[in-house]
Amino acid sequence: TKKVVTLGEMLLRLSTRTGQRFSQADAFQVHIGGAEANVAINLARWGYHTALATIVPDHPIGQLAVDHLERHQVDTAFVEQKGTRLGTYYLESGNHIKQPKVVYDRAFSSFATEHLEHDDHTLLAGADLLHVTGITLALSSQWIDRVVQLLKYAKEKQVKVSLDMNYRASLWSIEEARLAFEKVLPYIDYCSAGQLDAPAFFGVSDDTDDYFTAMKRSYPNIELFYSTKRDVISASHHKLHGQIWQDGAVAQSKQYDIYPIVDRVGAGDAFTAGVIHGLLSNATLDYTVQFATLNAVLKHSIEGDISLIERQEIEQLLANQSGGIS
Ligand code: KDG
Repeated sequence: TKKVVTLGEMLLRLSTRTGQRFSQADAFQVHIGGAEANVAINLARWGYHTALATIVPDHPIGQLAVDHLERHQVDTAFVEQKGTRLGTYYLESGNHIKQPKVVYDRAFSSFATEHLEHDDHTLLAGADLLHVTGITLALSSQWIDRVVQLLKYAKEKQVKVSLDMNYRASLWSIEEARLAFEKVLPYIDYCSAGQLDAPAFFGVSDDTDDYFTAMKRSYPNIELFYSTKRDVISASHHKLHGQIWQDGAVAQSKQYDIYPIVDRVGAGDAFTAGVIHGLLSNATLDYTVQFATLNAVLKHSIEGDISLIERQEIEQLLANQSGGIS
Protein backbone atom coordinates (compact mmCIF):
# COMPACT_ATOMS: atom_id res chain seq x y z
CA THR A 1 0.00 0.00 0.00
CA LYS A 2 1.25 3.43 -0.88
CA LYS A 3 1.45 5.93 1.95
CA VAL A 4 0.30 9.55 1.79
CA VAL A 5 1.07 12.05 4.52
CA THR A 6 -0.75 15.36 4.78
CA LEU A 7 -0.37 18.26 7.17
CA GLY A 8 -3.03 20.81 7.97
CA GLU A 9 -5.73 22.23 10.19
CA MET A 10 -9.04 20.57 10.83
CA LEU A 11 -12.04 22.84 11.22
CA LEU A 12 -15.42 22.49 12.81
CA ARG A 13 -18.02 23.60 10.32
CA LEU A 14 -21.33 24.98 11.51
CA SER A 15 -23.82 25.51 8.69
CA THR A 16 -27.22 27.13 8.68
CA ARG A 17 -29.96 25.03 7.21
CA THR A 18 -31.22 25.76 3.73
CA GLY A 19 -33.05 29.04 3.57
CA GLN A 20 -31.61 30.49 6.75
CA ARG A 21 -29.43 33.53 7.04
CA PHE A 22 -26.92 33.80 9.88
CA SER A 23 -29.05 36.53 11.41
CA GLN A 24 -31.96 34.19 11.98
CA ALA A 25 -30.15 30.88 12.52
CA ASP A 26 -31.74 28.77 15.22
CA ALA A 27 -29.65 25.65 14.63
CA PHE A 28 -26.35 24.78 13.02
CA GLN A 29 -25.52 21.56 11.33
CA VAL A 30 -22.15 20.08 12.30
CA HIS A 31 -19.54 18.87 9.85
CA ILE A 32 -15.80 18.52 10.07
CA GLY A 33 -13.60 20.07 7.39
CA GLY A 34 -10.07 21.08 6.64
CA ALA A 35 -8.73 20.84 3.11
CA GLU A 36 -5.88 18.45 3.93
CA ALA A 37 -8.09 16.28 6.16
CA ASN A 38 -10.59 16.05 3.32
CA VAL A 39 -7.90 14.76 0.96
CA ALA A 40 -6.59 12.36 3.61
CA ILE A 41 -10.04 10.92 4.25
CA ASN A 42 -10.79 10.50 0.59
CA LEU A 43 -7.56 8.59 -0.03
CA ALA A 44 -7.90 6.50 3.13
CA ARG A 45 -11.38 5.46 2.04
CA TRP A 46 -9.85 4.29 -1.24
CA GLY A 47 -7.42 2.03 0.59
CA TYR A 48 -4.28 4.19 0.86
CA HIS A 49 -2.37 4.34 4.11
CA THR A 50 -2.99 8.00 4.86
CA ALA A 51 -1.83 9.99 7.86
CA LEU A 52 -2.78 13.55 8.80
CA ALA A 53 -0.39 15.57 10.94
CA THR A 54 -2.42 18.10 12.86
CA ILE A 55 -3.06 19.69 16.24
CA VAL A 56 -6.46 19.68 17.90
CA PRO A 57 -7.45 20.60 21.46
CA ASP A 58 -7.53 17.94 24.13
CA HIS A 59 -11.24 18.20 24.85
CA PRO A 60 -14.41 16.62 23.46
CA ILE A 61 -14.63 18.93 20.44
CA GLY A 62 -11.03 18.11 19.52
CA GLN A 63 -11.93 14.46 20.01
CA LEU A 64 -14.83 14.90 17.58
CA ALA A 65 -12.26 15.78 14.92
CA VAL A 66 -10.08 12.78 15.77
CA ASP A 67 -13.11 10.48 15.70
CA HIS A 68 -13.98 11.84 12.27
CA LEU A 69 -10.54 10.82 10.97
CA GLU A 70 -10.77 7.41 12.60
CA ARG A 71 -14.22 6.72 11.23
CA HIS A 72 -12.73 7.10 7.76
CA GLN A 73 -9.60 5.02 8.39
CA VAL A 74 -7.09 7.89 8.51
CA ASP A 75 -3.98 7.10 10.56
CA THR A 76 -4.02 9.48 13.56
CA ALA A 77 -0.50 8.75 14.84
CA PHE A 78 0.55 12.33 14.02
CA VAL A 79 -2.42 14.05 15.64
CA GLU A 80 -1.33 16.04 18.69
CA GLN A 81 -3.95 17.02 21.26
CA LYS A 82 -3.15 20.31 22.97
CA GLY A 83 -4.08 23.98 22.97
CA THR A 84 -7.57 25.21 23.59
CA ARG A 85 -9.61 25.52 20.44
CA LEU A 86 -10.64 23.80 17.27
CA GLY A 87 -10.79 26.36 14.47
CA THR A 88 -14.34 26.89 13.31
CA TYR A 89 -16.06 28.14 10.23
CA TYR A 90 -19.64 29.13 9.72
CA LEU A 91 -21.37 28.51 6.43
CA GLU A 92 -24.54 30.31 5.44
CA SER A 93 -26.39 28.18 2.95
CA GLY A 94 -26.69 29.29 -0.64
CA ASN A 95 -29.19 28.56 -3.35
CA HIS A 96 -29.97 29.47 -6.93
CA ILE A 97 -30.19 33.18 -6.26
CA LYS A 98 -27.80 33.58 -3.33
CA GLN A 99 -24.14 32.72 -2.88
CA PRO A 100 -23.16 30.71 0.20
CA LYS A 101 -21.15 32.71 2.72
CA VAL A 102 -18.21 31.65 4.87
CA VAL A 103 -17.19 33.26 8.17
CA TYR A 104 -13.94 32.01 9.69
CA ASP A 105 -13.53 31.87 13.43
CA ARG A 106 -10.16 30.19 13.61
CA ALA A 107 -7.74 32.66 15.18
CA PHE A 108 -5.87 31.23 18.20
CA SER A 109 -6.84 27.68 17.33
CA SER A 110 -4.66 24.84 18.60
CA PHE A 111 -3.24 24.38 15.12
CA ALA A 112 -2.49 28.06 14.62
CA THR A 113 -0.79 28.55 17.98
CA GLU A 114 0.87 25.28 18.99
CA HIS A 115 4.03 23.67 17.68
CA LEU A 116 3.88 20.23 16.00
CA GLU A 117 6.30 18.04 17.96
CA HIS A 118 6.62 15.16 15.49
CA ASP A 119 9.87 15.62 13.60
CA ASP A 120 10.26 15.54 9.84
CA HIS A 121 11.91 12.15 9.85
CA THR A 122 9.02 10.56 11.74
CA LEU A 123 6.41 12.30 9.61
CA LEU A 124 7.88 11.14 6.33
CA ALA A 125 9.05 7.65 7.25
CA GLY A 126 7.67 5.30 4.61
CA ALA A 127 5.77 8.08 2.82
CA ASP A 128 5.34 8.00 -0.96
CA LEU A 129 3.78 11.42 -1.16
CA LEU A 130 3.36 14.51 1.01
CA HIS A 131 0.42 16.83 0.38
CA VAL A 132 0.28 20.41 1.71
CA THR A 133 -1.84 23.46 0.96
CA GLY A 134 -1.56 27.23 1.03
CA ILE A 135 -4.04 27.37 3.91
CA THR A 136 -1.37 26.18 6.36
CA LEU A 137 1.03 28.79 4.99
CA ALA A 138 -1.55 31.49 5.64
CA LEU A 139 -1.79 30.73 9.35
CA SER A 140 1.58 31.98 10.63
CA SER A 141 5.19 32.60 9.68
CA GLN A 142 6.06 29.68 11.98
CA TRP A 143 4.00 27.41 9.78
CA ILE A 144 5.67 28.74 6.63
CA ASP A 145 9.07 27.93 8.14
CA ARG A 146 7.97 24.50 9.30
CA VAL A 147 6.47 23.59 5.92
CA VAL A 148 9.59 24.77 4.06
CA GLN A 149 11.74 22.68 6.40
CA LEU A 150 9.53 19.63 5.84
CA LEU A 151 9.59 20.12 2.08
CA LYS A 152 13.38 20.33 2.06
CA TYR A 153 13.50 17.07 3.96
CA ALA A 154 10.99 15.48 1.56
CA LYS A 155 13.20 16.52 -1.36
CA GLU A 156 16.22 15.01 0.33
CA LYS A 157 14.35 11.74 0.92
CA GLN A 158 12.84 11.81 -2.59
CA VAL A 159 9.30 11.90 -1.29
CA LYS A 160 7.05 13.49 -3.91
CA VAL A 161 5.26 16.65 -2.84
CA SER A 162 1.91 17.94 -3.93
CA LEU A 163 0.75 21.50 -3.18
CA ASP A 164 -2.73 22.87 -3.50
CA MET A 165 -2.28 26.65 -3.52
CA ASN A 166 -5.80 27.01 -2.13
CA TYR A 167 -5.71 30.78 -1.74
CA ARG A 168 -8.13 32.04 0.92
CA ALA A 169 -8.50 35.80 0.55
CA SER A 170 -9.88 36.19 4.05
CA LEU A 171 -6.72 34.74 5.61
CA TRP A 172 -4.00 36.80 3.94
CA SER A 173 -3.20 39.28 1.19
CA ILE A 174 -1.99 38.34 -2.27
CA GLU A 175 1.35 39.94 -1.45
CA GLU A 176 1.86 37.87 1.72
CA ALA A 177 0.81 34.75 -0.13
CA ARG A 178 3.16 35.43 -3.03
CA LEU A 179 6.14 35.65 -0.66
CA ALA A 180 5.20 32.36 0.96
CA PHE A 181 4.59 30.56 -2.32
CA GLU A 182 7.96 31.71 -3.62
CA LYS A 183 9.58 29.90 -0.69
CA VAL A 184 7.61 26.73 -1.18
CA LEU A 185 7.28 26.27 -4.94
CA PRO A 186 10.94 25.26 -5.54
CA TYR A 187 10.21 22.01 -3.67
CA ILE A 188 6.93 21.06 -5.32
CA ASP A 189 6.45 18.22 -7.80
CA TYR A 190 2.70 18.42 -8.39
CA CYS A 191 0.93 21.74 -8.13
CA SER A 192 -2.74 22.51 -8.10
CA ALA A 193 -3.04 26.03 -9.33
CA GLY A 194 -6.73 26.76 -9.61
CA GLN A 195 -8.14 29.35 -11.90
CA LEU A 196 -8.14 31.92 -9.10
CA ASP A 197 -4.71 31.19 -7.69
CA ALA A 198 -1.71 31.19 -9.98
CA PRO A 199 -2.83 34.00 -12.32
CA ALA A 200 -3.21 36.37 -9.38
CA PHE A 201 0.24 35.58 -8.00
CA PHE A 202 2.28 35.42 -11.12
CA GLY A 203 0.64 38.18 -13.09
CA VAL A 204 -0.43 35.99 -15.99
CA SER A 205 -3.77 35.61 -17.71
CA ASP A 206 -6.16 33.01 -16.41
CA ASP A 207 -5.79 31.05 -19.58
CA THR A 208 -4.45 27.84 -18.07
CA ASP A 209 -1.92 27.23 -20.80
CA ASP A 210 -0.45 30.67 -20.14
CA TYR A 211 0.00 30.32 -16.45
CA PHE A 212 1.13 26.71 -16.47
CA THR A 213 3.78 27.70 -18.99
CA ALA A 214 4.78 30.75 -16.98
CA MET A 215 4.99 28.81 -13.74
CA LYS A 216 6.96 26.01 -15.33
CA ARG A 217 9.47 28.59 -16.56
CA SER A 218 9.97 29.90 -13.01
CA TYR A 219 9.75 26.52 -11.31
CA PRO A 220 11.07 23.83 -13.65
CA ASN A 221 10.95 21.37 -10.74
CA ILE A 222 7.14 21.24 -10.99
CA GLU A 223 6.38 18.15 -13.04
CA LEU A 224 2.69 18.52 -13.31
CA PHE A 225 -0.10 21.03 -12.75
CA TYR A 226 -3.68 20.12 -12.02
CA SER A 227 -6.81 22.20 -11.69
CA THR A 228 -10.53 22.31 -12.19
CA LYS A 229 -12.18 25.03 -14.20
CA ARG A 230 -15.65 26.26 -13.40
CA ASP A 231 -18.03 28.14 -15.64
CA VAL A 232 -20.36 29.67 -13.12
CA ILE A 233 -23.99 30.00 -14.06
CA SER A 234 -25.37 30.64 -10.59
CA ALA A 235 -24.64 29.75 -6.98
CA SER A 236 -26.27 26.38 -7.50
CA HIS A 237 -25.31 25.71 -11.09
CA HIS A 238 -21.98 25.49 -12.86
CA LYS A 239 -20.12 23.58 -15.47
CA LEU A 240 -16.90 21.95 -14.47
CA HIS A 241 -14.04 20.18 -16.09
CA GLY A 242 -10.60 19.16 -14.93
CA GLN A 243 -7.22 19.49 -16.52
CA ILE A 244 -3.75 18.17 -15.94
CA TRP A 245 -0.80 19.76 -17.65
CA GLN A 246 2.52 18.05 -18.12
CA ASP A 247 5.36 18.87 -20.51
CA GLY A 248 3.28 21.31 -22.47
CA ALA A 249 0.46 18.85 -23.12
CA VAL A 250 -2.93 19.12 -21.44
CA ALA A 251 -5.20 16.24 -20.53
CA GLN A 252 -8.77 17.55 -20.27
CA SER A 253 -11.77 15.81 -18.82
CA LYS A 254 -15.24 15.89 -20.18
CA GLN A 255 -17.23 18.91 -19.00
CA TYR A 256 -20.05 18.25 -16.55
CA ASP A 257 -23.12 20.36 -16.01
CA ILE A 258 -23.81 20.37 -12.29
CA TYR A 259 -27.26 21.39 -11.15
CA PRO A 260 -28.47 21.70 -8.52
CA ILE A 261 -25.32 21.91 -6.43
CA VAL A 262 -26.00 20.44 -2.99
CA ASP A 263 -22.63 21.39 -1.46
CA ARG A 264 -19.52 22.37 -3.36
CA VAL A 265 -17.18 22.71 -0.38
CA GLY A 266 -14.41 20.16 -0.75
CA ALA A 267 -14.88 19.57 -4.48
CA GLY A 268 -11.35 20.84 -5.10
CA ASP A 269 -10.04 18.46 -2.45
CA ALA A 270 -11.93 15.61 -4.12
CA PHE A 271 -10.22 16.52 -7.41
CA THR A 272 -6.84 16.56 -5.66
CA ALA A 273 -7.47 13.14 -4.11
CA GLY A 274 -8.37 11.78 -7.54
CA VAL A 275 -5.18 13.18 -9.06
CA ILE A 276 -3.06 11.73 -6.26
CA HIS A 277 -4.73 8.36 -6.73
CA GLY A 278 -4.00 8.48 -10.48
CA LEU A 279 -0.37 9.40 -9.88
CA LEU A 280 0.21 6.77 -7.22
CA SER A 281 -1.42 4.05 -9.28
CA ASN A 282 0.49 5.00 -12.44
CA ALA A 283 -2.68 5.65 -14.41
CA THR A 284 -2.48 7.60 -17.66
CA LEU A 285 -3.04 11.35 -17.44
CA ASP A 286 -6.21 10.99 -19.47
CA TYR A 287 -7.63 8.44 -17.10
CA THR A 288 -6.45 10.41 -14.08
CA VAL A 289 -8.12 13.62 -15.15
CA GLN A 290 -11.42 11.84 -15.93
CA PHE A 291 -11.33 9.98 -12.63
CA ALA A 292 -10.45 13.02 -10.53
CA THR A 293 -13.04 15.21 -12.24
CA LEU A 294 -15.80 12.69 -11.69
CA ASN A 295 -14.91 12.50 -8.00
CA ALA A 296 -15.10 16.31 -7.80
CA VAL A 297 -18.38 16.38 -9.71
CA LEU A 298 -20.02 13.73 -7.54
CA LYS A 299 -18.85 15.55 -4.39
CA HIS A 300 -21.27 18.36 -5.29
CA SER A 301 -24.14 15.98 -4.52
CA ILE A 302 -23.01 15.31 -0.94
CA GLU A 303 -23.48 17.47 2.16
CA GLY A 304 -20.37 18.23 4.16
CA ASP A 305 -16.71 18.71 3.27
CA ILE A 306 -15.65 15.20 2.31
CA SER A 307 -16.12 13.04 -0.72
CA LEU A 308 -17.71 9.73 0.28
CA ILE A 309 -17.56 8.34 -3.22
CA GLU A 310 -16.27 4.83 -3.61
CA ARG A 311 -13.46 4.23 -6.06
CA GLN A 312 -15.48 1.49 -7.73
CA GLU A 313 -18.40 3.87 -8.25
CA ILE A 314 -16.19 6.15 -10.33
CA GLU A 315 -14.51 3.28 -12.15
CA GLN A 316 -17.92 1.91 -13.06
CA LEU A 317 -19.17 5.25 -14.36
CA LEU A 318 -16.05 5.74 -16.44
CA ALA A 319 -16.34 2.24 -17.89
CA ASN A 320 -19.95 2.97 -18.81
CA GLN A 321 -19.28 6.25 -20.60
CA SER A 322 -19.83 4.66 -24.00
CA GLY A 323 -17.49 5.19 -26.89
CA GLY A 324 -14.71 6.33 -24.63
CA ILE A 325 -14.54 9.70 -22.98
CA SER A 326 -14.60 12.83 -25.02
O1 KDG B 1 -11.42 22.85 0.66
C1 KDG B 1 -12.44 22.78 1.62
C2 KDG B 1 -12.01 23.61 2.78
O2 KDG B 1 -12.04 24.94 2.42
C3 KDG B 1 -12.90 23.42 3.98
O3 KDG B 1 -12.96 22.07 4.38
C4 KDG B 1 -12.49 24.31 5.12
O4 KDG B 1 -10.15 23.90 5.31
C5 KDG B 1 -11.04 24.69 5.17
C6 KDG B 1 -10.66 26.09 4.99
O5 KDG B 1 -9.63 26.48 5.54
O6 KDG B 1 -11.38 26.82 4.33
